[in-house]
Amino acid sequence: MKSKKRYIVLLLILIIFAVVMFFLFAKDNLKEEKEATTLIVGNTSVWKYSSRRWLNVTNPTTKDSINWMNFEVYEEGKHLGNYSVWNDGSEWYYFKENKDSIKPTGKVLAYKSNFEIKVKEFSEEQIDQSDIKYIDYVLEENELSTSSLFTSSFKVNIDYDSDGEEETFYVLSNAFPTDFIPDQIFSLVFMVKDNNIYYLYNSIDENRSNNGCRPYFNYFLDLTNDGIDEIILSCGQYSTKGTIDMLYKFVDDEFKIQISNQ
Ligand SMILES: [Ca+2]
Ligand SMILES: [Ca+2]
Repeated sequence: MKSKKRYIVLLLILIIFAVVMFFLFAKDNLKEEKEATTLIVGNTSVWKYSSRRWLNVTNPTTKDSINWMNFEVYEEGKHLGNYSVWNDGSEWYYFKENKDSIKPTGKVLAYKSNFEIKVKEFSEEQIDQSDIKYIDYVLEENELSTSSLFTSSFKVNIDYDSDGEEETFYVLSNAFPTDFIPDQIFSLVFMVKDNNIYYLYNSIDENRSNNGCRPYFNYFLDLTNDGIDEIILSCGQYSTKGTIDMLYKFVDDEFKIQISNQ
């Protein structure tokens, strides 16, 4: 009789545990489902996020439906304020109480969301001697010469995963060379964390003059309210071919593109 009672108590504890766990996880999932964001990246991308899905907005009517809504506007990672936005089909303008418009010139980002998005400030730094081992490793791994010349090479130190330690992100590119003629045009973007290399972007192609795309970091920000930043990496193509914007997230030990304007 005693042991039967013990079993019933154990069973009850298990049931309560299962119910509590179910509600904990279901609640978390429901919270994420509700996150909804509209994002304007410079004059090149409009992305919408809802029900954990990203959408690249290209339809002019959908873009116009955003006109005169209030957005939080950032330039170079700095908050400029809350402005109503308006687009003429090619450019976005930002108005304070429908009066004067401001014309930010740096990397501009505007968002409208049902939660506060944390945007991190960062700066590009020059590559120094301590970076050479990673750069040489990556060049060799991609069958490129370690004596390759670059048209763009810099790093960004930032605590991307918010664990208190900075990660280093590198951009190496020889796109659009002016004073040398390489056989191949390449652009490599990667993160170094605990001596491991994680690629975001690598493009290697034969030199067809003015091909290629020169990457740069646009924004580090948590767009999904899960405590981990997403990365907006952009890439400038030659002349009128425009800018490619890509949104990355670190999933299952690698960077994956969530959405792009291509
Ligand atoms: Ca970190
Ligand atoms: Ca996130």
